[in-house]
Amino acid sequence: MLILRRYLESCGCEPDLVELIRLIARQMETIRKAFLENQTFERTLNPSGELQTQMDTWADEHLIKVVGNSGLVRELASEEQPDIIRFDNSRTDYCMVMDPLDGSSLISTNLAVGTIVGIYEGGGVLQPGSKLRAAFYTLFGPLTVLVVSVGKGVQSFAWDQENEHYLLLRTCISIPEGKQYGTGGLKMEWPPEHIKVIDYFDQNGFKIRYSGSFVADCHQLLTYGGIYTYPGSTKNPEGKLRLLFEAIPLGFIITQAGGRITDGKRNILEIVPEKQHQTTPLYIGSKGIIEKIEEIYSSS
Ligand code: AFP
Repeated sequence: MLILRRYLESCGCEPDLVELIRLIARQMETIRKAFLENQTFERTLNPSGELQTQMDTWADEHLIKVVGNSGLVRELASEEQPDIIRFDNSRTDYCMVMDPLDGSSLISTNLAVGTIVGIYEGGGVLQPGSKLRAAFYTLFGPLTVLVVSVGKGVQSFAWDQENEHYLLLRTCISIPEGKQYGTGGLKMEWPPEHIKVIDYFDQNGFKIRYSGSFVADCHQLLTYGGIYTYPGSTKNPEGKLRLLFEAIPLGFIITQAGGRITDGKRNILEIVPEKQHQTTPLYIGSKGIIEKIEEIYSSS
């Protein structure tokens, strides 16, 4: 059975990149154990103005410490931190973006959440997604799963607790043209283009799947196809989801699986981020459906 380290080496990844991905991947057991004692909300808000859970801050502090001590990352942007962190001890030029725990409002319901990571090689964290060297996410479901792309397709691995390594689960994942969608936002605040998109889905036999965890909702796209969307709203035209921490890494992975990501008009992977906590409206999933959505937007 292929394990994560051998897969990354077989792709020609530099040893430091292999070490960095494996280092973060190994923290998932520690993070999983911390759920039991960190079930509630903090009284603090994150830089996007959302209530933090205990696990948000726990996972954030833990990963910052591990990454900072590793000497493998020069620059780090975290969804939970107001500013970009720079590590002077780094022997590499890797710049990392992360959502330490995505979907954290679901912790109290025991639904699936996970960690999202994107890695650039030099150039800082404010770069378009098309420049990513690697992206991966983990998902805590019945299995702890890790889905990774180093620009050579998408593979998923599952944590084998007994042998303490990640075993290959699915290789060369290709996203099908499914017929399901999940949409965020309040219907009363949807822009007219989005209403047309949803009407199109409803008239064409799509079914609804939405959990409230972006990483979990995107993960199911790799099996069933379809799309996840969080549109801009009349109150927040720039949407809710974070460009750096959510849209770019997942967009990179879904694109590597043959899917696409758009804000309705542009490929999100081509957007040059202007600030760390920038948000974007987004549609992510099967290629054909995204093309249809862009058609609806351009004719509106
Ligand atoms: P965080 O848990 O990292 O704050 O992310 C939550 C999230 O950005 C994304 O994971 C969900 O898809 C989305 O918010 C859910 O938003 P709603 O609660 O407004 O549906």
